[in-house]
Amino acid sequence: MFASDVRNGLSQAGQKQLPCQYFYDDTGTALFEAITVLPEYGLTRADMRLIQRLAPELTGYLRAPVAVAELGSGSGSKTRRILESLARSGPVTYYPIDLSTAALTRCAQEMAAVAEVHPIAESYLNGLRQAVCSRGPGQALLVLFLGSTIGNFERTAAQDFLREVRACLMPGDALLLGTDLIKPLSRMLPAYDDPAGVTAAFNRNLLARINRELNADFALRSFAHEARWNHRHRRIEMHLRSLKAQRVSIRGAGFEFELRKDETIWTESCHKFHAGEIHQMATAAAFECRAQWLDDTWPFAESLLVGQASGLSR
Ligand code: AVJ
Repeated sequence: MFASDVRNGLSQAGQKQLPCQYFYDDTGTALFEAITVLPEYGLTRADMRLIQRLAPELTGYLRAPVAVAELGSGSGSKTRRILESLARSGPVTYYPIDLSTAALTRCAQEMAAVAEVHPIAESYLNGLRQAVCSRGPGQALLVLFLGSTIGNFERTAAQDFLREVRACLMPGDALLLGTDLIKPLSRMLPAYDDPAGVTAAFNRNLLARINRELNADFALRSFAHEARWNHRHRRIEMHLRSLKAQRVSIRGAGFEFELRKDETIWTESCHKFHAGEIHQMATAAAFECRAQWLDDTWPFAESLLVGQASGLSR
């Protein structure tokens, strides 16, 4: 729940924190879409280029007929490319899984021409379990987890998540996983701190959302956007730095708290990967990394993990 998550994250004694899933209200979603077209943010274009390249090859790895479940509702041409390719070998069922019903509705409209769409308004794993139950007999399942969303998880949580996904699947089912790769800091930092200030606006909008929905009084101009590289954890961290000592009241969550000058609220982690690391994560989750596509302009990997018959390592 929004109010209790905000309260928990901001009443911590040490590093204050807010969960990044709350970035995506209508304003946040629009700001993220603007980020994806920034010249400094090559991630989404790399993802798109790779999908275009791999989509025609996918049928070679899966038995038909195919059902596709996407963690997060796909929008735009990425998912459509995949569905179109698969539809050439037979009818495709598509289960977009997202908590946002608005995003699901948009997605269902966009994909209706290429697949039979069954939107699932659930969390990723509950939604995936539901999709697994509704798939037809003999249908192979392809799970899509694109855009390096997995980078938002702590590394141990990402590994556990892959295991949970695998536990939902049958041998021969597959997961197409998009991951942003480690690259020079001179490219990673501007991608999360663009000169036009779009990412700063995206970050501050989290406070604006708390003001709007929880009747809080964050003074948005008293917070600076900050993107840091955490070397030990190989991730970009986004923070909001308090420019002065201040007191904030969040009436809708029934609490107040104080920030020191230069104290930060940690709002997101974006883990970056080595291409080889994906193979290890796959193996540890009883998947085999059957194919990997890499972009050379913006280091990014698309990995096709296929469920192995062997027992799970849990
Ligand atoms: C949607 C999680 C992949 O980590 O690059 C973009 C989110 N945050 N700019 C990312 C994001 C700031 C994005 N993911």
